[in-house]
Amino acid sequence: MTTVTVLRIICIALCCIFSAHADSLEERLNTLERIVEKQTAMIDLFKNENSELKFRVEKLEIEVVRLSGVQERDDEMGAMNGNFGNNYKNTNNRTATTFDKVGIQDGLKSSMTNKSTKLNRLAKRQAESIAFHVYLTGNSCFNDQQVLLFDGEEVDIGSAYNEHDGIYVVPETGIYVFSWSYLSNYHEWAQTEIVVNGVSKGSTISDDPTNVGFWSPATALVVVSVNAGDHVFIRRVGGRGCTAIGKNGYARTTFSGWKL
Ligand SMILES: [Ca+2]
Repeated sequence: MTTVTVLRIICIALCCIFSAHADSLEERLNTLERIVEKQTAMIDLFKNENSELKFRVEKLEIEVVRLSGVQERDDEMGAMNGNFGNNYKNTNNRTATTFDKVGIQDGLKSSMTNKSTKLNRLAKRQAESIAFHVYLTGNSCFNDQQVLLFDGEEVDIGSAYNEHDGIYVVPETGIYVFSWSYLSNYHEWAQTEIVVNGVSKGSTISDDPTNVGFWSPATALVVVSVNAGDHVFIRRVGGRGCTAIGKNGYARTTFSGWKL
């Protein structure tokens, strides 16, 4: 075998080796391209499903805010949370296989759980609304500077009004609306004021200036910022006579409040 022949054989062998190596690289590149395409499709799927879930959660949150009425609200919220759980379960089942592949199922589950907790807190807060409405069950005599005692309780959510001393003890810090109506007797008049933590925040006068005898009820309303534990009450400032009308068939002396 001549030297030239040997060189030819070596060249042919090298060409075969390089060709095989090139084929292997091309095959690997093709495999990588297929993997990237699959992952891109998977990411698009996740984006679409995430948008759908966000939309559902926003709808539920809007529905929660819309609901009113304590007991009815609780029932409806319970159903909503149930639906929410079913939606989550169905969605989760539908997408479980895909999510398991990339390990983001736990993250999504955590996010959905947080949303559910948020809804429960909102429902609980709405069910615990603070409000009261008290009134005089009959005519009562109050002297100047005396705190009015409203002996009838229509509503006292939060158990903050004491009918024995007439003082409303603010149960939670926040912005409150307070309103009271006072009706003095015929030919009498009375100025009353609302006192919040020792400071007068508003007053009004029920006055019958005639000799005929008219009912002249007075109503006032204030919006105040108060802290838990503050004392709020209605006090007679002064006037003529002492009778506050509790029941005459036309009007009534009352005291109300609620937290915004
Ligand atoms: Ca009470």
